[in-house]
Amino acid sequence: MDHQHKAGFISIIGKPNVGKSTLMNALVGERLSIVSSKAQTTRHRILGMLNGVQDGTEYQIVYSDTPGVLLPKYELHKSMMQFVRNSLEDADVVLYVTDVFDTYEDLEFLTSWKDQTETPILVLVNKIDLVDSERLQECLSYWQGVFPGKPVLPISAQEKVHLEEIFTHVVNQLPVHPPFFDKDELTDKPERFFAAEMIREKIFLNYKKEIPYSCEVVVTAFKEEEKIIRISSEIYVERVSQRAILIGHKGESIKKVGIQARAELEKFFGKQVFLEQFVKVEPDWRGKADKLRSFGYTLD
Ligand SMILES: Nc1nc2c(ncn2[C@@H]2O[C@H](COP(=O)(O)OP(=O)(O)OP(=O)(O)O)[C@@H](O)[C@H]2O)c(=O)[nH]1
Ligand SMILES: [Mg+2]
Repeated sequence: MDHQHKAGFISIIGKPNVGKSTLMNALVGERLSIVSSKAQTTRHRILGMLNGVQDGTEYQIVYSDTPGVLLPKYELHKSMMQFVRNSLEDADVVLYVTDVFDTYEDLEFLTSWKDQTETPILVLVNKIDLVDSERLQECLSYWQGVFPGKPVLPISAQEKVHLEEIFTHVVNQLPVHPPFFDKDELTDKPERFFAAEMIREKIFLNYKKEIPYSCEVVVTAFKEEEKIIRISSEIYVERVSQRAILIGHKGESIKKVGIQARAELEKFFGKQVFLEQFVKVEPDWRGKADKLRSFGYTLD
């Protein structure tokens, strides 16, 4: 075996809802990031590691899933965009993800990064399962125009089309570097984080309009016993009226979230789970720096 080890950070960047989290999960082979049909599902930078050997050389790929790039309206969004910027700064390769419906948005930090960076960029046009070849050709030419001279690859993260090409491209660009993380680590986030995210995913799935965006989930206790994991969670909403909607008639709605989240948690942790949920009101938490910090967001 070659004594040289390759390792690097690969940032997955793009507008909301284009399929970044679906792609990271597919590339890593684990369901680390939550996915929903609604935009702005991901709020943090989530690392996913892939270790292996290629042509006799050991490698460690550290993927970063990131929140979709947007124009910030809340303090929460500012923190989300800070995660994106940090990820761009660390990147050895950037996977710029778009989909067959997406157009480039001239956001200041994105454009200045795009026009100045020397980091290798691979443009991925996702969801090709949804269009015919004529429409796809139009999309590919459009994105080639946005990123002149950069490779543009059509993919389907969901149907796992052309993911092998991404992997090959990434591995070939990894610098010689010792591993950044232990080889048995899968992610940088603790179990509590994933538990909170899985509950949040079920909220995104079950509620309409502003409810998913007004909710934050905090896991306050995570106790692993021999046969069961006991998880307590708090779900914060911004207004009393939202609390009533979240709970639903006779508690039916929140109960459904609990049942779905518990099933997902049991699959993820491979153990029986007991889940408690408490719904609390924290007025306008998305705009409050101190609250956001306590929820684990970093702000300048
Ligand atoms: N048809 C199709 N749908 C896809 C594909 N990839 C992702 N999706 C769907 O697109 C939606 C958004 O996927 P996500 O992975 O959550 O997108 P994201 O870019 O992480 O979104 P944010 O976290 O909000 O920025 C979900 O409903 C996915 O199931 C694909 O290749 N084909
Ligand atoms: Mg996402």
